[in-house]
Amino acid sequence: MGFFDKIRQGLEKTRRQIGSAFAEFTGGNEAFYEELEESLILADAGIETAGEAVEHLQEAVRAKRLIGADEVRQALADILAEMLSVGDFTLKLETRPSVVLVVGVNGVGKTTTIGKLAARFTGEGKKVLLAAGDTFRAAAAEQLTIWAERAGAEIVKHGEGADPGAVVFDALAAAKARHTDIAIIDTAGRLHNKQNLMNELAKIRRIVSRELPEADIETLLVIDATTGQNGLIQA
Ligand SMILES: Nc1nc2c(ncn2[C@@H]2O[C@H](COP(=O)(O)OP(=O)(O)OP(=O)(O)O)[C@@H](O)[C@H]2O)c(=O)[nH]1
Ligand SMILES: [Mg+2]
Repeated sequence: MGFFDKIRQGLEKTRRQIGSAFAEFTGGNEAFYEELEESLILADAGIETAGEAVEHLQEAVRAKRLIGADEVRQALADILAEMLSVGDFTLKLETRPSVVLVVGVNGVGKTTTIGKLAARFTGEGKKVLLAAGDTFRAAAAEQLTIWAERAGAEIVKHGEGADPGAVVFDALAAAKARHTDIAIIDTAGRLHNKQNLMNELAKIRRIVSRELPEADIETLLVIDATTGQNGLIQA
């Protein structure tokens, strides 16, 4: 099965669920909107977003006097598409150094993504330095070292169990001293409900802004395509 077929299949349940709300569409009564909102929440749209989308839909139905289920379905699709467009996705990394902070839950591919980014940046002729901010998982720094070698990037690392804040501090000092273009910071995987790990992330972010107040800083959240709402809280 091809990649897009898999995605299509994965989304089939959500589509059916939302579709079934429309099957009972009879002029947009209160029950219809309630069921639609529930379907959107079940599809992990988020309570606030679901509420907002349904509210917009009610307004659109009233304003444009929509009556057919197909028309209303299209109106909802337009509203959701509009809510999804958040502007410019390109990374702004113009200062020297600039910083990319990579975060996400355990095992989603943060370190692999850093390897790919590093290779792309060095390929563009940029000087790249990786910071082994994951001092928690066994062999995380070794894994990052291999990626650094492959990409032709430098690396700053401490021993296992070291303070990630200290690693980041040293890495940024090195980046400044060596005229690095882009410093990429690896972090340990975490769920947003692990407060101590989240505080650690906040600390890393503070160190970066304190040490490089003028720098472009991009935070990249690596997520599995099936993660859902957990991703938002981390970002
Ligand atoms: N299928 C697939 N596998 C991937 C992708 N990116 C990474 N992986 C694999 O997922 C596993 C975990 O990748 P890592 O890059 O170590 O993930 P991580 O987020 O750094 O993990 P932790 O540091 O343990 O939190 C590895 O076996 C990777 O080869 C991807 O895009 N697709
Ligand atoms: Mg990792």
